[in-house]
Amino acid sequence: MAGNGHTAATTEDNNPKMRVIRVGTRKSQLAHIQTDSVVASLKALYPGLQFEIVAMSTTGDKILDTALSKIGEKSLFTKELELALERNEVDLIVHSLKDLPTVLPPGFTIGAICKREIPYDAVVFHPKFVGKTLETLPERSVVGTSSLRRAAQLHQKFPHLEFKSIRGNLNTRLRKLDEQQEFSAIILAAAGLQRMGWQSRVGQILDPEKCMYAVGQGALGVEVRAKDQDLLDLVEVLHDPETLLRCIAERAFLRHLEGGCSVPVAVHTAMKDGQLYLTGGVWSLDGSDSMQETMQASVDVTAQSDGAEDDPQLVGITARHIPRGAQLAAENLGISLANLLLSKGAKDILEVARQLKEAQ
Ligand code: DPM
Repeated sequence: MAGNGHTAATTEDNNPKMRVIRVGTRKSQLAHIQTDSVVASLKALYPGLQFEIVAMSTTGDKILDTALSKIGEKSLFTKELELALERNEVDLIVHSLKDLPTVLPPGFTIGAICKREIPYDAVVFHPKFVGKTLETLPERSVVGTSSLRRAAQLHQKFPHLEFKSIRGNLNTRLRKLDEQQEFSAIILAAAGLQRMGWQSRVGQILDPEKCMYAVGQGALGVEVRAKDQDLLDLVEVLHDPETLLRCIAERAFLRHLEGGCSVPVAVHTAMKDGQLYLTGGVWSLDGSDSMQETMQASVDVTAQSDGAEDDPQLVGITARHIPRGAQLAAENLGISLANLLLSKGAKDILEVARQLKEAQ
């Protein structure tokens, strides 16, 4: 009897279709909404499966008074969750892809990248400026963002405005905007606002002409232990091929530039008729110096998958059922664009940005 019981328990432990899958998430309302949406997709695909959501705070959630770029740690929003994954306390983590570093710690991989929602940034105005745009806000209005990427690009395009750091989760920021007189508007990712159900607060969507987005913005990634083949098999159906290839190109670009949350780097990607287009740019902190370029590559997502090799970990992502040739083409596109910008002096712009930021 005891022996049977033991065998049954072991089978349950090993078979993801029978065990309870523990899903790690940050504690914010947005993180919960994102995690719930991924769990709902998995439940729809595997109705017999049980899930448990495990919420925790990360360094990025705890340090609220310092600009992100100044905290100086790479895995701000991911480290505590990854420790839990490593210790086997959770089986999956749902992240905003843009918060996931382009190099993951050994032993982890992104097993799924879900279909991207709107990747653009949005402007939320203080009630007394509803109906305005960044163009029509009064001279010297203060706009809140702690993203160097947003501040640099918008400073360049809207020199009549001032940009100031604002921290905290989405709920906190909206409250700061509405209840204090400090900010005339704040900039947030449209996807986050949409997921929170706050579309009605969006006063302006910033198209890439005005503000290119962050690498991975608007997409969710599911991180798993790289050796957990059962779970990789389970989540890989969530991969959206177009989002995946765009994000591989974007992440390869950022990784090759060695950018991050700490310097102003932004992208814009599109897929059309089997061509993947990648525009990438770098800015000095005040946006006075910048460069951007576009390149394209053909990627064929309909080609037969050319079999799983053992190191398919492109920019930390595992997608065995998507043609490897297409993934490599996307990665090479990112690297080529980074090389093009570097050959034109992008390193100097980024280096000045880094030094200035450290001196602040
Ligand atoms: C990263 C940045 C920000 C977040 C930097 C950037 C914005 C920080 C700020 C890497 N992560 O975008 O240049 O404005 O102070 C974050 C948000 C989302 C994921 C919120 C937001 C939701 C959208 C998504 C924070 N991470 O950007 O408004 O899933 O892409």
